[in-house]
Amino acid sequence: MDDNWLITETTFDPQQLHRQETVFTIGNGYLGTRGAFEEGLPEARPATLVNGVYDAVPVAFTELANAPNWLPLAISINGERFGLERGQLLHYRRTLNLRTGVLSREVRWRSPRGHTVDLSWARFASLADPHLLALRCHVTPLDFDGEIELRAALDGHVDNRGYVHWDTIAQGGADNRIWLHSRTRASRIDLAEVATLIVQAGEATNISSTDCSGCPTLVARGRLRQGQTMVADKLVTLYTSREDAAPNQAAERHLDRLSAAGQGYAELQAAHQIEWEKYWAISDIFIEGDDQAQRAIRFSIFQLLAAAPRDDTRVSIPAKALSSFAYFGHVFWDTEIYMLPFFIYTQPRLAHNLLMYRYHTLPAARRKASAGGYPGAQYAWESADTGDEVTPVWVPHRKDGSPVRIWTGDQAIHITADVAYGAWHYWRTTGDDDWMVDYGAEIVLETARFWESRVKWNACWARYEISRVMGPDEYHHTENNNAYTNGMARWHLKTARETLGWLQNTRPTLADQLVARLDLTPARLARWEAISEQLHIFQDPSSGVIEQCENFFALKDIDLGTYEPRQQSMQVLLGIEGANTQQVLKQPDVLLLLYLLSDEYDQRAKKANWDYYAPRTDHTFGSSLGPAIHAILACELGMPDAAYTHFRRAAQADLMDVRGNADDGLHAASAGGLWQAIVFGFGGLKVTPVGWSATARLPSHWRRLSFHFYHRGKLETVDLTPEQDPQHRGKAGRPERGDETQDAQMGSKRQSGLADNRRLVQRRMSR
Ligand code: IFM
Repeated sequence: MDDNWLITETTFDPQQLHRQETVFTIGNGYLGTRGAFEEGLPEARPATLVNGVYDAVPVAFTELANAPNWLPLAISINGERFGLERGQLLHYRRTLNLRTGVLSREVRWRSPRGHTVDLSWARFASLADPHLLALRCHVTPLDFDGEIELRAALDGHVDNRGYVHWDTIAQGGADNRIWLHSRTRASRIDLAEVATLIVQAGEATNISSTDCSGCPTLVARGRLRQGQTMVADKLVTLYTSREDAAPNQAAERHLDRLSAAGQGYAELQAAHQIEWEKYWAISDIFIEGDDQAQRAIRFSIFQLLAAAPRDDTRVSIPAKALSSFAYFGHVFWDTEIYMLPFFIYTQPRLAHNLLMYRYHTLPAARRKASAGGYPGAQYAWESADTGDEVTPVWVPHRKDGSPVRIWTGDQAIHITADVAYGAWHYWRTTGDDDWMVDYGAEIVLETARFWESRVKWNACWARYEISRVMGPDEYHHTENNNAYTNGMARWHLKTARETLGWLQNTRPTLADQLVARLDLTPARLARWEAISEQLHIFQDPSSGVIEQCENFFALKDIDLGTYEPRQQSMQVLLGIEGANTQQVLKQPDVLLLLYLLSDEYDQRAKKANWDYYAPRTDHTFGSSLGPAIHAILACELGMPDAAYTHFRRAAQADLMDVRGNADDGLHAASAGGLWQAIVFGFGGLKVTPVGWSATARLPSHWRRLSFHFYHRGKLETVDLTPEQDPQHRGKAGRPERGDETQDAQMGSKRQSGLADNRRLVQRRMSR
């Protein structure tokens, strides 16, 4: 196996336990399981999060409830219990195989009484069968004959950072099966797990069950001779009442079906791997010349695919995917602006699912708008099962417990335009007109109505304004006329009018119905037009620099260099109100606007704003959402070194834990941003309604970059080498006539030469 598909850990470091649990998360879109160990560890934070299984919690309203732990498999050797915290660890290797979606571990361990044993485990959350979880364990005594005992449990004693969500409803064990039926305390969602243990080898292996409260357990005991191997397979089925009114019966039946069909661990793993292959065949990115970048992008793609709902359009991908308790499993703009493009371009069916979540939560968005006194729909900054606002309003300060006001729920109103942008981006790229007609248009139009009364007319200056907001840069709150918010609102109102125009042309009857239902009168549309033309953005006409918000340039300026070296965010160093009064950014705000609405701004404006804002941004300890966007803009501005520096920050968010918070869960937006940095940054992909072009802007040591993407239902391939990079050619001093067609060929022109490239890429991808 090519190492670039493997995330490997070769030493066990208890200090890195939680961070590595995050990195070794596996999932199948239905659920995710952190990389906690099967045998357990006192400090471990095992978690299985089933998407959509939310339960009430103080302060944050609702959170994904940590499901009963399906992993436990305790091993005793001649009465001594195996554990990494005791005995002697002679060999250790843990590997997440990104290609197959299998997490494995090998250990050689000497017990306190001197018995040496080889142990190995493999586990997966089946991508072929979302309700199936499986793990296999090998035990081989190396210097003794003796008794091996395995205890495979379903552990209902789980919590979310101390908060308990489950009551046990029923449990039991018989005929080599155990089951656990639990119910969330407030939302009353039922969840059932059924497990079986299949043991091969070992003399006189017998299996019985015990029924400790909340933790049914199967116990297998057998004798092994030195060098003989015991293989134990634990198969678990899991259902909730979100899919089946009687999840306990569904889980039982599912296990019955598997055993009737003779489906054991090996067959189930094979089916799982075939499914991963299908996804990789389209979604993989191939990089030659940079193994770290290659692994990082595959890790990001793996985690995005592992978290994306397959058959459920009432859930989305939370900011921490399905990997941890941070942000409570809430869904942010991270999905539409950072993750969605990866799905739009490589797995449009999954992009469709994510957008349907926003369609289904429109009623809650209407409630939020109406609660604020606005018409239309306003999406929640933090959203969960219903889509109602679940952003905490006050949280206790990490250090002294004093109350801290969280402004995002009231002020980060840009999310409403971000969701519309995601819907429009999907439509423009896929050409899925049916979706736009049936769902997307309603999202775009209903949310546009919100802006129309959220803006205020300033008669003094004869302009529309939006006050009291927070833009993407969360170091500043209660801003007036935040450029990103105003720019996206303008774009939204303009796009809404265009969308309605398109609908009226293509489906007039449906358009009439929508016009009547949403009260889209000519007067209203005229107002939208006026707002999109007169909603103010402060831009210096001579330099092109946009002021992040009104009076931003009057705030105290800052030289971030004077704070180096530092290990904390600028907000921690300056305090919340301290940062609010200085020109220091947590993440790109104006620059993000220039990226998303790239065609509206020229290179000069982009460069001027880069020069102003990039040095004032907290790249290392600010938001993980920033580096990928900086990487893309730096590519566009012809700054390959800066682009690569920012790219590496995004690439290392989880794998190198650059911010020191990977223990809190995956940085899913950064993973999506990394994909965009490669495809839109280094690959220079540009898609327009009439075609597409790609421009090589590769880091100097990259020898090749290739990827696939869908454009209007057709699978396209980009295969770039440094020779196609205009700058490289410039340096090499050998521009060739006609070469511009290699750099920026429109899709239609490229077709003829593509077949070979695609074969080439497919060959590479199948290595
Ligand atoms: O949505 C982001 C926000 O932009 C920065 N803070 C973290 C949130 C969740 O990832």
